[in-house]
Amino acid sequence: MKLYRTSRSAVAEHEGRCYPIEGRSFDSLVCDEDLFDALQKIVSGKPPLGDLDAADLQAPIGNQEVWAAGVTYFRSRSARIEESKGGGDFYDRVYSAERPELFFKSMPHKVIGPFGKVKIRSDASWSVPEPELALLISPRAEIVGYTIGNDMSSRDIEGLNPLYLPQAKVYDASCGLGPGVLVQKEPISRSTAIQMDIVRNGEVSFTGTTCLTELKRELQTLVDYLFRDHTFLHGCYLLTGTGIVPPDAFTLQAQDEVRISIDGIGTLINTVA
Ligand code: DO4
Ligand code: MG
Repeated sequence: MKLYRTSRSAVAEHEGRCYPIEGRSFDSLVCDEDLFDALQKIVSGKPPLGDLDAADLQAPIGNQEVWAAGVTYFRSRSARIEESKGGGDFYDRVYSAERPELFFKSMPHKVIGPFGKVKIRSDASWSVPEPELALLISPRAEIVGYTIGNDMSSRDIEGLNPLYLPQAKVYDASCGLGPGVLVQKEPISRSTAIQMDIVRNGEVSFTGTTCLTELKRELQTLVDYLFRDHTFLHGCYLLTGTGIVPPDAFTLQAQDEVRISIDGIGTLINTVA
């Protein structure tokens, strides 16, 4: 079962058919006692509409804040140790520590949806997309769905000093989400693959893959840390970190197309403004 957002309403997709969800906001769905059951009821009692209009897809978000976890894959740990040029062992320590790195990423209204334009900072010289599994979490700290996140990052700014992390990570159009949310009863399989392709002038200039088996932390543990002494009235999103980092010589350019695919969820496509 998938949950999408269009300009008119939320839409449930089941077995290739789409069902508009009338009279329910995205927030009320996220807060539902059982989102999967609620969507089941919607799709079983209604005639389907035609296909989803891809051009009308919005980011699948209501009033949820977006948070992110960091250094959850060995590849991310190694890349950041190199980028900070021996600045300290904090990346290595956080990779092995019990407490994960968690940071605020985006207000909902700043999130970029499918086919929207993500941005690189004007004062950055080294920028990359970070393809990440995103968890949709209810106010009761339950993972109710999965989508694709792009944690756009300025590596030169982050590498200068870890205290610059919010500037490297949080700016206009620095967070992509979508296209839809995978909603299922069972937890997402650890054998799920994540792939990113970056297309420049019609050619793939970078391609990389990883798998959730490479993610060091349990998903629910990340969520439990985020919810410690922290209330999310409408639930929230949590990006779970990147396991794909392009080589150091690579930096994003305007017009690059970033395609992130996760098994069972779909492909999030964004162009760099
Ligand atoms: O510690 C810096 C950010 C880490 C991050 O965003 C990631 O590992 O995905
Ligand atoms: Mg990240």
